[in-house]
Amino acid sequence: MLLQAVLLLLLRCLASTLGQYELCKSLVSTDEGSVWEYYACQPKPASMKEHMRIKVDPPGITCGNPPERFCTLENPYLCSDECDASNPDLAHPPQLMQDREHTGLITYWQTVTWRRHPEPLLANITMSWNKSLELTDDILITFEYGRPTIMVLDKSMDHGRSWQPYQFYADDCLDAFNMPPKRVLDLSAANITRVICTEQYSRWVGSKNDKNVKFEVRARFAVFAGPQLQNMDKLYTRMESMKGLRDFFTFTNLRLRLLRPALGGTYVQRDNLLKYFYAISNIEVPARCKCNLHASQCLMQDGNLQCQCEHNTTGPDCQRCKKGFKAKSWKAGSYLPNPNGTPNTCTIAGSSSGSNCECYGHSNRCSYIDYLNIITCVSCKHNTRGQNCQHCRLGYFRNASAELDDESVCIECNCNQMGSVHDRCNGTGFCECKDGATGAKCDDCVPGYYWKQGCYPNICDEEMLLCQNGGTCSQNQKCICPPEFKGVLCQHSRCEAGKDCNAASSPNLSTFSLLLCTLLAHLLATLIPH
Ligand SMILES: *[C@@H]1O[C@H](CO)[C@@H](O)[C@H](O)[C@H]1NC(C)=O
Ligand SMILES: *[C@@H]1O[C@H](CO)[C@@H](O)[C@H](O)[C@H]1NC(C)=O
Ligand SMILES: *[C@@H]1O[C@H](CO)[C@@H](O)[C@H](O)[C@H]1NC(C)=O
Ligand SMILES: *[C@@H]1O[C@H](CO)[C@@H](O)[C@H](O)[C@H]1NC(C)=O
Ligand SMILES: *[C@@H]1O[C@H](CO)[C@@H](O)[C@H](O)[C@H]1NC(C)=O
Ligand SMILES: *[C@@H]1O[C@H](CO)[C@@H](O)[C@H](O)[C@H]1NC(C)=O
Ligand SMILES: *[C@@H]1O[C@H](CO)[C@@H](O)[C@H](O)[C@H]1NC(C)=O
Ligand SMILES: [Ca+2]
Repeated sequence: MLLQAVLLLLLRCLASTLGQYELCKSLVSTDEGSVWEYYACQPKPASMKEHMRIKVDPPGITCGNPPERFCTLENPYLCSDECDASNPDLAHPPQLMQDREHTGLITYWQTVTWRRHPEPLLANITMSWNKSLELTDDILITFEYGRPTIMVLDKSMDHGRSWQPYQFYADDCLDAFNMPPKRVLDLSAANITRVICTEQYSRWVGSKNDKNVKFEVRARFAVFAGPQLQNMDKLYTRMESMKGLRDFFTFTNLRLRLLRPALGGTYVQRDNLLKYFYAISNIEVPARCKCNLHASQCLMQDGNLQCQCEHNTTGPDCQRCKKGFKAKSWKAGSYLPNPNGTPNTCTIAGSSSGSNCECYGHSNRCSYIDYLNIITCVSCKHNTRGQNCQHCRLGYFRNASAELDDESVCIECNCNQMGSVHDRCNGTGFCECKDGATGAKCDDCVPGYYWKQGCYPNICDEEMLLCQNGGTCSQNQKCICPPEFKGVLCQHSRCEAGKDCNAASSPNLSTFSLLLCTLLAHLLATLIPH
């Protein structure tokens, strides 16, 4: 027992010298022999600039094609520098934003100059990793020849499908973005994930003095972990409890939108536009792979970063249980309790809590039903039901291309409410249709029927049920008759045989008015001379 305690202590000690959450598992000696202990774990921070794919927009924004002279803000009348894409010594391609600068020489990507002023000089730099990452320190962008006076940093968490602003930068936030200027220091624990506009990195200080633009991660961490980040435990505890905090530092892509270059003064000097352009020598992105606390290593494989998943998890972010290890639903590891966290390992199907109750990963609770003498899964998720969550709920059908333990094993029937008898479907997703309706979802009509919130038999058509007497069929629903005809197919004349057609279209005459008419007729007859 004492030995075990000492070993555990040793392990803790080892873990703390290694840094927190660096071990996913460890072989521990007990009275019953060696057993594995599992811990929440995460990869070390790394410089992600080496793995990023860079794209710049619009096409032709990079200088040097055709070759172009440029000046500097410090000395706008000495324009001896040249950018020439065809000459390696004078070219400034995008990859110079991520090179290592072995030789000590500063290398940078550079854009064309602002010759087309007053048209804005716009450039986008999109950085992709094809992997979820978590920032561990400040993003640092180094601008040669002055920092932009207006710029936005965007991020995507879904491989570029959707984007959101991460931080706004301007020398005048109100003017550029209609946002009050803020600094991260103005933020408190409650609003640390606020997207702000800052003027800290856009003002002109001379292009040599401060070249850096930051996205502050350290200062945000410090709100929880203290100024020297000495209490990372506190940060990790917040990560578990504060909604959106972890996600705030998570991304798969970043994008810089450069909206206006450094001006070196208040106004643009139209007579020397060759001194306005963007030039970036380095983009530092310190981050770690997001592995959901299930991996301590993240390696390049087939050109992509990939978590080396432990705890019987799998996927690029260890975001799933391995096949056959879905006795419980997948869960991310947890930073809590300190210091080793909880691994939340995936366990082998059928081995959970010693019983044989397989729930295919759709439930992590079983219950014994006394009067039936069975063990059954409780609250099956993912639209499943049954003792082992092995069936689909009513209104859902089995996804033929999914395993029983797949989260998308049940697909909604989606029967058309108007066209179908009820919202259930058969094993291949076919709904039961009302008369006249057809299609897998009963959202179509058989020939001879028209759709109007359900299927109804045609009133008229172009073949059998022709409108007559010049009537026209409107959407199979009714004949539009000429004024003299009526009836469903305009088959009746409004003037019936033997009657006065003109009278027929006027209102019926009452006996009284008929009498009046006769009288008038007589009167007329006596007045008109023969
Ligand atoms: C930069 O990206 C934004 C967002 O997709 C787009 O609206 C804008 O047109 C792009 N700018 C350039 C210069 O490509
Ligand atoms: C992105 O990563 C996924 C999963 O790791 C992989 O299947 C895909 O091929 C990668 N895409 C590119 C463009 O590398
Ligand atoms: C954040 O909260 C603090 C105090 O809780 C407040 O003073 C500050 O203005 C807030 N910042 C923003 C950007 O809303
Ligand atoms: C993962 O599965 C293997 C093989 O069944 C097992 O030996 C190991 O203990 C499991 N690991 C965890 C963390 O559950
Ligand atoms: C069926 O399952 C496969 C495999 O998991 C999945 O890719 C697909 O999206 C599922 N189909 C539907 C309609 O959910
Ligand atoms: C479901 O209904 C469709 C159409 O009636 C039929 O073709 C299919 O075989 C049925 N599937 C099952 C599993 O009964
Ligand atoms: C109009 O005349 C027709 C045929 O004579 C008769 O069937 C109908 O009831 C009359 N309508 C009225 C309002 O008197
Ligand atoms: Ca460089």
